[in-house]
Amino acid sequence: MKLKRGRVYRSLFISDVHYLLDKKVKPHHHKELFSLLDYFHRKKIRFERIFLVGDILENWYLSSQRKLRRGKGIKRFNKLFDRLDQIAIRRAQKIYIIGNHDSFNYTLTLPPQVETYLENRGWETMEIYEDNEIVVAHGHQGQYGKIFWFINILIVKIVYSLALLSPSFFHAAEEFYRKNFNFDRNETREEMLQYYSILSNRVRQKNRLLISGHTHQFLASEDLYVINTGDWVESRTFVIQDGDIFYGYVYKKKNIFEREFKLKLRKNSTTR
Ligand SMILES: [Mn+2]
Repeated sequence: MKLKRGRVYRSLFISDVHYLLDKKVKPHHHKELFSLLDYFHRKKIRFERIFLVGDILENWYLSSQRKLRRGKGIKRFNKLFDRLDQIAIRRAQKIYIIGNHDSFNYTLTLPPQVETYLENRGWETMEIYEDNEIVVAHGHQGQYGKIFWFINILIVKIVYSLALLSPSFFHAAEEFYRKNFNFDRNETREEMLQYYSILSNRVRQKNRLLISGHTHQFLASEDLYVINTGDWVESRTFVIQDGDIFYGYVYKKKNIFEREFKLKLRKNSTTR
């Protein structure tokens, strides 16, 4: 399906951008993200709601707050958030869901200056968004409980402080972390089912459509009534809601993206 010029769509969902990360540390396709947002702008495609579904800013490897304090850093923030404003209708709902990489503290909150920046730009920041039809959360809740998060951050702080010495340490640190502490990739169907059942409980999905990111596994499941937005950093995927239908897309190259899935809201989901 081609997106229509001049059309206002209900929502845009995008997650796992890891913005501000250095290309030398990890390829991140941020240029391609700008190109997609510029494409929407050129085609006058706009959205009533924009959901940033977590891990939008990178905070584990670097301090987004420290970047924000510098002149050049603010420009980089504006580069992304100006573009998002260009594709939002006036009085759009702009929801910033906090993901595990957006935060590097024990209580999983945004750095205060980043939070202020977002609020000044009209973003509502929260861990879980919910209405009668959908529940949106980053998805780390399916992996970490509160205590495990605390231990995890402690370990990450130690490992990453070593990595700060040089970017080359980052790979070693990441490898080490992946092997020993990271359970965010669901490799088997059982793992996937278990993950979504924990997540569904923790975010109180009930009969609503659950939309999350985090696992980097782009999917729409009718049975689980789940959509995973995939990720930008590796797969360049995103989700658009048009009326009561959700479409999953993959960005291929400039001005070219392909539809991977489609999921319709259940009729009964409007009544809780
Ligand atoms: Mn995550």
